[in-house]
Amino acid sequence: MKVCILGIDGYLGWSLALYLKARNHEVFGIDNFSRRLQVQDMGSDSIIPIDDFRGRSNLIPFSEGDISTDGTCKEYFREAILEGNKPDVIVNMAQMPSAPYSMIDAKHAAWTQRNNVIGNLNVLFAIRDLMPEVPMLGLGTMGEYGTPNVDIPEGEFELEYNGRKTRAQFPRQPGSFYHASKVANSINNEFACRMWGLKITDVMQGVVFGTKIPEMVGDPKLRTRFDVDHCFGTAINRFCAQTVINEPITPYGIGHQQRGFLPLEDAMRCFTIAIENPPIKGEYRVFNQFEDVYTILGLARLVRDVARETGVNPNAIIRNLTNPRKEAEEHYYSPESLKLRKLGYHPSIDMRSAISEMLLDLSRFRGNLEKVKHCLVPDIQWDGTKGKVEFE
Ligand code: USQ
Repeated sequence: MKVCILGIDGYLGWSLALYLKARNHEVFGIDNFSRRLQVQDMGSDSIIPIDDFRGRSNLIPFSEGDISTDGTCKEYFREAILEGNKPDVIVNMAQMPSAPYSMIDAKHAAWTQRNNVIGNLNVLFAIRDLMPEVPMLGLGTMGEYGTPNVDIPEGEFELEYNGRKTRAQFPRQPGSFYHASKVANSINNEFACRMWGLKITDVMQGVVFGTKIPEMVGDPKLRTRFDVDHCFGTAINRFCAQTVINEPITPYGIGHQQRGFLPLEDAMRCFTIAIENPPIKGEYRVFNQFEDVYTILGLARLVRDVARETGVNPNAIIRNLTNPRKEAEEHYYSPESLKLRKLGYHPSIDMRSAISEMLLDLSRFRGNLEKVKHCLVPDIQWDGTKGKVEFE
């Protein structure tokens, strides 16, 4: 298949490009390089060095461009079609993925929502006008649902009120302006399927972790980025990085928050299953994409124990930080995740060995980690308070 990846330069986009290429799909894409710049703005950089645009585009054809600016998206697809490169599927990963970044101030919240929502809208209109039969894979997030303290179904559920029944998408309770941008995309995607007969899969993805997939081994140019700063780094990735340089592992608050997690390679498997099994005309499909649910404190303890056992850090410690976010720290969490498994996804993971592999990989970049040590403790707080948060 010809797969067009919007946001091909990111942690997931680049990994997916290599994963699909290795499976004989023809891959191409576009990126505005905002992630590289925004991480640098945080005073950080990818801990694992990555190739530049020129190097990457020699391997997988992609161009520089911003699909959220007027006209660029449609122009990009128009040209692709003229050049005989009409995609068989479009994957929209051209999204700013950080909750903290979206909470810095009004400017960053607006940038996030413009980039994510307008960018996605432009893709919907380009598909409607140029290639309505081409399916789209959208990148949603499990964080759209929040932590509602009831079971979370996968997609529609039956709603009964005052004796009348209907079917509806499960209610959303986003936890940041970033997560809210994803809710807007889900609403727009469902609407586009209903109005125009588009074919869309929205993947509600959990927190992805990992340093690599097998397709990257052997050539440093193939590596994907790896961020650990308090803005673009995410839970397990940050915990492994912290302990490698003997910094404390930092669960926020009491750490009993529960989230769905999945390793990078499993995320690639799931996307590929979704791509190779497209929805039918007019179908809006939701997949809850994660491997298992863990508490943040449980993961922090696991990283600490594996770091001690493997000798990567015999003195690994955990220190809870005052939670910079406003989120439930103790809650019921039971999201459904059956559809990908029905299509053939088998979770591959042994968490202990995945963490051990990450710790060893990151040990090789200890010098880079030391350089960004000052970016580990958060200074973006959900209530607008300025300054770094304190250890508890
Ligand atoms: N957390 C800590 N300590 C840290 C970092 C995070 O306790 O050092 C906690 C957060 O408070 C939160 C949980 O870990 O309760 C997850 O935070 P995160 O930063 O790992 O992930 P999140 O902000 O939720 O966002 C990430 C990706 C986003 C994706 C989302 C999936 O950045 O793009 O949509 O994971 S999900 O979490 O399921 O919404």
